[in-house]
Amino acid sequence: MSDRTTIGVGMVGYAFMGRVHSQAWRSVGAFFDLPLAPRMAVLAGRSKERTEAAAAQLGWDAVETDWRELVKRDDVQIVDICTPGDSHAEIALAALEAGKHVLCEKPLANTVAEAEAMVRAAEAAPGKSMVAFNYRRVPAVALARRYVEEGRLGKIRHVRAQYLQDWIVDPEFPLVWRLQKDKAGAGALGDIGSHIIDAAQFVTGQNVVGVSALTETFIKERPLAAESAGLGATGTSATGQVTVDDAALFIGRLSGGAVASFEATRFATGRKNAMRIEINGSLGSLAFDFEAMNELWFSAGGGGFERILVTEPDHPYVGAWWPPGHGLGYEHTFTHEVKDFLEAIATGADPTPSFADGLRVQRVLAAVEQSAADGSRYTNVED
Ligand code: SOE
Repeated sequence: MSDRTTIGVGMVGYAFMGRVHSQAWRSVGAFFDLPLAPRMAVLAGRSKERTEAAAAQLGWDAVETDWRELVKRDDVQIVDICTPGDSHAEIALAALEAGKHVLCEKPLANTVAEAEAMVRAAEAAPGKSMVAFNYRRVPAVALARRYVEEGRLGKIRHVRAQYLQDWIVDPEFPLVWRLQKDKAGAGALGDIGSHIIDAAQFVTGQNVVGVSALTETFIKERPLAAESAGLGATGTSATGQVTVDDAALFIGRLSGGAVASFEATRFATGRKNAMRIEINGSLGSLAFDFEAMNELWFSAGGGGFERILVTEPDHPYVGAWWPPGHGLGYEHTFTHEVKDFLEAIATGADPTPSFADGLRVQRVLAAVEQSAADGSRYTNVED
C-alpha cells in the first residue's frame, strides 16, 4: 500500500445501514489501494449508552449524542448519513455548509423540495456529495452497464425491474419507522422502489420520463414498535396507522424510447431481497437477481440466456477480492461505494450517483405517488 493521507469520517446512525457502512469504512483500505485512508473518527446517535456500545462494536473512536456536534468537529471531513429520511436534508445541508464531504443514504430525501435544496447546497459547496444507491456497485450490475455502453444490447426496448421483500407479511410486525410517512417519506416505493429506478437509469443510461402507477397498503394498522425499531423489531399491545404504501407497481417510459415496468413490494412471501432487473434490446438481453448476485445472465439472441459468473478479476471491483468463483456479498457493494467516494474526493472528480441523480429518482417517486392518487393517470416526471 502507498503512503496515504488520513481522512476523518463521522457517521450519523448505527442501525442496519450504519452497521454495513461501518464495515465498508473499516475494510476498504485493506482491499483497495487508495490515496486516502479513512479514519472512523466519530459516531453520532441520540442515546449515549447505545451509541457508545455501537461505537465499541463497530470500531468508531469517539461518540457524539448530537449530530450537530459531529458536523462541527475538525477531525471529521466526511459526514456519512445513515438516519431515516426525515433528517437527511437537515444533516446534509449543515455538513455541506461546514465544508464537509457528504455520503447520504437513499432515498436522498423525503420530498422533492428537500432534495432540490440538497442539490443546490451540494452544487454551491466545496465538499463532494454522493447518494448511497449501493446496488450500482454490485459487480454484475456494473458489468450490465458496461455491456449496454458497449452496444451489446443494441437499442433498448424493455426494462423489467422488481424489488421483492417479505419482511412485513405478518400483520403483527410492528409499526417501525419505515412504515411511517413522516419519517420515511414513502413505503416500499421510496425504500426499495428507489433502488430499482436508480438501477434502471444507471444500467440503461436513460431517465424515467413518465409513469402510470398504483400503490397499495394491505395492512393499515399495526402494533406500535417496542424498543428496537429495526427490521427485527417487536410490537406492543397498542396499535397505530400505517401511513405508507406496502407495494407500488408502475409502468413508465424512458428517455431513449424504451418502456419499463417496476414493482416494489414488502409482501412477496418468500422473497427476501430479490432486486431484479431484465433489459431487452434489439441485439441482446441481460437479467440480474440480487439473490444470486454473483451472476449476470446474457443473451445475444439465438440460444437463450447464458450465465456469466461475475467473479473474474477483470469484472468491475472483483480484482480486489477473491479468486474466480469465490463470490462477493451485500456488504461489498458498500465497500465499493466508499472506495469510489474516497477516490473522487482525492482526485477532485464528481462522484456518482450525485445528489442530482438522487433528485431525479425523487421526482420519479413523486410522479408515481401523484399518478397513483389520480387513478393511475400517466404522469410526466418533472425535469
Ligand atoms: C429494507 O427494505 C432495506 O434495508 C432497504 O432499506 C435497503 O436499502 C436495502 O438494501 C435492503 O432492504
